[in-house]
Amino acid sequence: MAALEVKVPDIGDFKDVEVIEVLVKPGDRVAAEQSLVTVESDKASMEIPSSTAGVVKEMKVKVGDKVNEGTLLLLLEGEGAGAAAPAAAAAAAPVATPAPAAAPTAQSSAPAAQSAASGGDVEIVVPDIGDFDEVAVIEILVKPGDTVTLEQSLVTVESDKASMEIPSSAAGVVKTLRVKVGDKVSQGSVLAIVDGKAGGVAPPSAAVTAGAATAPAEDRVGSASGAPAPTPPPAPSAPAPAERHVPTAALPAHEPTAPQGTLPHASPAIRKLARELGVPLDEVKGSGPKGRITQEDVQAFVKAVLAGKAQTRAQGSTKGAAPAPAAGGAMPGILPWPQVDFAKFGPIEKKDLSRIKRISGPALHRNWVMIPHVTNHDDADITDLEAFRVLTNKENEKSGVKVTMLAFLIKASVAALKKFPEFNASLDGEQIVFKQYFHIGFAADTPNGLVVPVIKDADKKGVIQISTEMGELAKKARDGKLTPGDMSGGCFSISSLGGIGGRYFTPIINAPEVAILGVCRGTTEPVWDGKAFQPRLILPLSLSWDHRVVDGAAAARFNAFLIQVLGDFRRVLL
Ligand code: CAO
Repeated sequence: MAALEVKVPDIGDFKDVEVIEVLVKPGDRVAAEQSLVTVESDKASMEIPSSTAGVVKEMKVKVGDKVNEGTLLLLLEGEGAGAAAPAAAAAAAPVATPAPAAAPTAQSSAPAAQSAASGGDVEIVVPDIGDFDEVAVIEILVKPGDTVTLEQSLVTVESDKASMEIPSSAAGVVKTLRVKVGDKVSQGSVLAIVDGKAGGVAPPSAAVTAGAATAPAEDRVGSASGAPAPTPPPAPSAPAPAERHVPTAALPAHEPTAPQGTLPHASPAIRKLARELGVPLDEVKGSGPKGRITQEDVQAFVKAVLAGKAQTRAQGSTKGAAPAPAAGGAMPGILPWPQVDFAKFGPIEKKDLSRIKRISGPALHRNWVMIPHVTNHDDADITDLEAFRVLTNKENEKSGVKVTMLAFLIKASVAALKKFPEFNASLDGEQIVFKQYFHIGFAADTPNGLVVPVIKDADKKGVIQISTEMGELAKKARDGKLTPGDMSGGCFSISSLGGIGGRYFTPIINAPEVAILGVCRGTTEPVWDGKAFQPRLILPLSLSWDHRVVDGAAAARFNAFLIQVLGDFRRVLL
């Protein structure tokens, strides 16, 4: 059977559009209407469908090629019924004429232009957008009060084959918007009412022919259309229509069709894929030409999120909080993570992060980046408390329970939290939640990484009971048997490196808590008592606190009180 030539159909005014994706390869069986390639101009991206079923014999274009109407895309071996269009079938060298593709040439509607001629209110309607019917509005680019120029894009619509911007057929001030994100529109649907008097109107003959569709991100801000607008420039006082307007409709943070100021640069097929997977495209870094997001980018994003290596803004944000850093490790103004081929410098071995590290890493990163930490270092004299601890252990030797300094620190922290309630709190937007319960987390080192089990109602428990529970929870932690319930509900955390060593460190706050106490190894030091140096057991303390909730003076007072309690534990009773 002779091969059918599949060519680029009438794609309106578009010339020299770039092939950005080839969706089939030799040997693929394609159905009629199946998309073959995606092309993109600076105004539109569209998929070119096949009007016939068959098997791809040979590709005639590749990514990066520029095509026009009539450019040969591929050779297809037809499959009989429905294979070729009648005209093509009759031809000596059959030509499979593709069905009209996304006709992205949004012709301005005559009625709109006519009403614009008289000035006053102009209904901006969806012009002839080819075969497209009931296409979804995915972006509103203007808002009431905005001054728009002729041909300035008002909304972006998207079908499963193309996305395109609909231009204004009149210059003026937007009075009312008649559509919102998610609405379905067809030719003739009213998009907006523009007050033509306020901004000048198009002459009746102004046949707007420039297509308008999704432009690559870098070209899009402020672009109306490629052609110079024949209308007078907006009044000097008018706000420049430079910035994209985020739809006013309240959309969930994860809604991938809700643009956040600039629409990500991706083909309609990729947008559809992202929507189906719930991927927020504006958080995906594009690796294609001009930063275009490819299928691989979307897949890599999903993999990274599932593996805990990346976070979506929806995952990372809390009410009133700053967004999490973008995936890919690059934050605005910050260099991307250095990519080094370590093997070039010497032998290496790669190991996967443990499950705990994969979970705790992103949480620690979020807390470090999002919380304005300050750490106050101080020393507590625990000479008498240590003597009491040793005595207690001696007395309870037979019971098998061993009391460590950490149990006393938990009890002392409860006393400090009672005295300074802003440390037993969490931020909720512009409110502070004060907790009237005292659940204290303690960092436990396990072979697989750090976990933070929580002693519940530590205010209602004695030091021996706290020690017993800590022992049980630490064992569960080491055995990897902690339940989510064992690790939730914490109000304040303590990270003790006392059994290991060190002097001071800067512990990271365990959000949504607002403070954490770091403890290092107690050492005997000479302390001046006014007459002589005395050997005293000094415990180094490092209190990190969230400066959004706590002030430096309060932190200094908290530490001073803690030191008093540790110096004379009877104060816990007060
Ligand atoms: N000063 C001096 N000695 C101390 C001390 C301190 N501040 N704290 C504990 N010790 C001593 C204990 O008395 C014990 O001594 P003996 O063996 O002679 O009785 C020894 O150090 C070991 O104590 P421990 O670590 O078993 O018990 P603990 O209650 O102090 O801590 C636990 C329990 C689970 C918190 C601890 O084992 C742990 O995992 N610590 C690491 C926490 C961590 O990794 N923090 C860092 C987080 S940031 O990455």
